[in-house]
Amino acid sequence: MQARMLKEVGPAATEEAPAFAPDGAPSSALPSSAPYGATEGKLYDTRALQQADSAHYLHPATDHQQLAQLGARIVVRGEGVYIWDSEGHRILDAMSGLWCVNVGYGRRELADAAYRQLNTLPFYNSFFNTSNVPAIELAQTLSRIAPPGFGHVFYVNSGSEGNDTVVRMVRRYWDLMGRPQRKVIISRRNAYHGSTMAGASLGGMDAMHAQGDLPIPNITHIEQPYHFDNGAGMTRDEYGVLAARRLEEKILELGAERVAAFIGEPVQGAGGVIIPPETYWPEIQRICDRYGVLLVSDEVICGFGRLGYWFGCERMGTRPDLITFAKGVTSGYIPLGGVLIGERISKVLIEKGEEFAHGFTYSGHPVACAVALENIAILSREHLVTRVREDVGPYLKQRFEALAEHPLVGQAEACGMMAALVLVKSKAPLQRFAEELKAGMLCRGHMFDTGVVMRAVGDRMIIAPPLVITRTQIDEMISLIRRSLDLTLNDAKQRGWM
Ligand code: PXG
Repeated sequence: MQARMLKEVGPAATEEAPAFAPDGAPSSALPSSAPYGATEGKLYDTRALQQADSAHYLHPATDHQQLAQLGARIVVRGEGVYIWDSEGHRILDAMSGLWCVNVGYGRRELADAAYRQLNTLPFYNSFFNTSNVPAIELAQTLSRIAPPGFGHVFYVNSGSEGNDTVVRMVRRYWDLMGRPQRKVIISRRNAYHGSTMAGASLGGMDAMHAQGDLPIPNITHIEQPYHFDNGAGMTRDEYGVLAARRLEEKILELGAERVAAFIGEPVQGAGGVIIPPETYWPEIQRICDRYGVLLVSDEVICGFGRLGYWFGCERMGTRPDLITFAKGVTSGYIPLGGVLIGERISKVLIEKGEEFAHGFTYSGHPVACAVALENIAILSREHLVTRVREDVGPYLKQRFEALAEHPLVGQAEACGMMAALVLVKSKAPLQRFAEELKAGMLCRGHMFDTGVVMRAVGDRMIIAPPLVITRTQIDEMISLIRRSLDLTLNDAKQRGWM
């Protein structure tokens, strides 16, 4: 089977590469112990891989008719902020994989940490009064880097499992407090909290709710703090308070005695990098305090340095009771997630509880925890969190926000290593593209062809680059984005869209 995935490297293959010279193409870069689908001196047989992919692999959230027609782009290697596809194209990965490769690709230290732990103890469970060394050390390390009061962690394997754990833990807390009627969790429209039954229910994505009778009972949603869409005629600060007051209105509508918790991402990620006004989170905190409602900060994207702090709640000035994390904790090198538990809840769970009947085979997996420990060591050693706050974050903001001058860009904003721009048909008067045109997808295609990964969420084009990105690479990224915007503009005009 493998042989079918290979083809000889010839001059033609090199000439075909449009965007960048394939200086890291698999032919020159593969180690002698070649990965699946390639050997030294050969390029991948992309067609054969695509056919096998579409014949056997059911992808997440993918239109498979379209996948069969177009064929998947097959990513074969990564180094720093770049990835290479099976055709030898080098692409600047401005999305850090899927918001996770915080320390960049190709970090030997992380591979070594996994290898060492695999050779020492590849697995043991944490049930029935057993534990393992990396899980203990990581718990200690997390309580050191977390905001004050977060002395405990519950391990899971993904963000979705983290938020499922949140739902169970919040309910358990209120039961133990003798207030079982506090059941409702309030979230926001267009939020993303995962794909399990509870995760997708907490999320505010209509398309997900439409499949599988979601949300599950006792989860409800309020407006997202999206000033550009919802705040016409108001300053950002005015709108921030108004958007937060939607929470108060919902609490009063339900009755505070029924409300268990509010959950939100410090900056909404998959919803389109919605950066809330500065007034939003302080007002949310005030409302949660006033009505005794637990605050959950979903930091699956915003944690581990992405906003220039270990956790995004520190950037926003909130004091959550629970923090969900995943992705950046291992820079995506191996699956790991968890819930950091603040004192208010840990005291009750530990002191009042019998057992919390919850957990997974791989909770506290020693290999994942060993990789997380090394990942956190890299973030600390290389001062990557401070660097985002004080150096590359402000630089990205300055360079990215200047894209607002482009005729196609209605607004451009950044927060830490997250940024978004809105594609518009006309700036004055402000006119948006019709949703069915899928302007974002058109633009995304041009980005990929130019050599940069940017994600489209409706008409918002978003990025979340690795924290290791340099100023020079930010310059390169911005010029690739600019070039792609020009191509999109011409394309949109030719299609008669503007
Ligand atoms: N919370 C947040 C804030 C997330 O961004 C999850 C929970 C779920 O994590 P897992 O590990 O279960 O996937 C996420 C995941 C996108 C996209 O379209 C974003 C995510 C996942 C898949 C696609 O940008 N974020």
